[in-house]
Amino acid sequence: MAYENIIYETEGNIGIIRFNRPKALNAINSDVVRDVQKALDEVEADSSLRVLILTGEGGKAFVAGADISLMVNLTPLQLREFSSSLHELGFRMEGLSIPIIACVNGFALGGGTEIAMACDFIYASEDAKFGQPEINLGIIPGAGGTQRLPRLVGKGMAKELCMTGAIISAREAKEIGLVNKVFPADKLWEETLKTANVLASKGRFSLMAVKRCIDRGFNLDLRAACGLETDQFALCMASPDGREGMSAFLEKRKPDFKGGLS
Ligand code: DAK
Repeated sequence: MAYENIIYETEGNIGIIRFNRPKALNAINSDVVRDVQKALDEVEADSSLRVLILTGEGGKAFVAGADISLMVNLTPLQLREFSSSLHELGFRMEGLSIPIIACVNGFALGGGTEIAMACDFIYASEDAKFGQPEINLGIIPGAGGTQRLPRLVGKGMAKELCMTGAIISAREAKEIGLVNKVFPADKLWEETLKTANVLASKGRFSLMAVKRCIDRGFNLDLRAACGLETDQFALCMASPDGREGMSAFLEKRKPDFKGGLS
């Protein structure tokens, strides 16, 4: 399917969504959200996919935030709808059955940092920039920034970033735990693909179980979270990939994970 505001493609068993409004530094409007949701439908329908990568076209930005020229003209009710569509997108990304890597190759500001945080982890180029500059516009983060950021970097750092609106480098973002790894710009894509291929070689069901346990368990008390882990662990043990992984170990061969459910 062709999209106006994103590019969706697959490379083997890796899905790739590229934000594609380079003239506006890939700022997000309702059409972008709609396109990403449709691409996620395609991802979900394709059981051969093991990993999804989100990145930006144009070489300058991942996503420079929500589209300010759109927001300024929205009525309060339309803003509420836009806000809820962004929140739903974040929840859908977290609930996706395969891992998502944010490959941040430039500005990831406001809604851009928020979308990257809804991915499972973030790789960035040395020239990438992160921040929640909404305070400079007289507003606050509206797509999960005040909630996901403290969960990733702690309350104090999240408050400092949201209150000052500071834009930080990829290195600083890595130091505070927002970004997993930083690479020279010309190596970012290659390194992201390398990790995507590592994930793609694992069992589809166990990847999903890790994602569920960490995302859902993080907001539960420890006992409930460990209960969740127990259930997911048992399901993995009973899954075809679980049986294949253990058989392969005992037979001293590489596992061949098929990702099936029965
Ligand atoms: N929206 C619309 N257009 C944008 C944009 C944005 N966020 N960011 C950049 N652009 C456009 C610029 O207007 C410019 O367009 P032309 O003038 O060429 O037509 C083009 O992209 C290139 O930008 P610059 O000329 O400014 O490029 P520079 O290299 O000089 O500066 C910059 C790059 C990223 C530092 C600068 O563009 C900038 O500060 N951009 C705004 C960054 C920002 O404030 N981002 C946060 C936006 S607020 C909500 C949910 C979420 C949100 C809100 C509500 N609800 C659920 C209700 C999220 C809010 C945000 O993200």
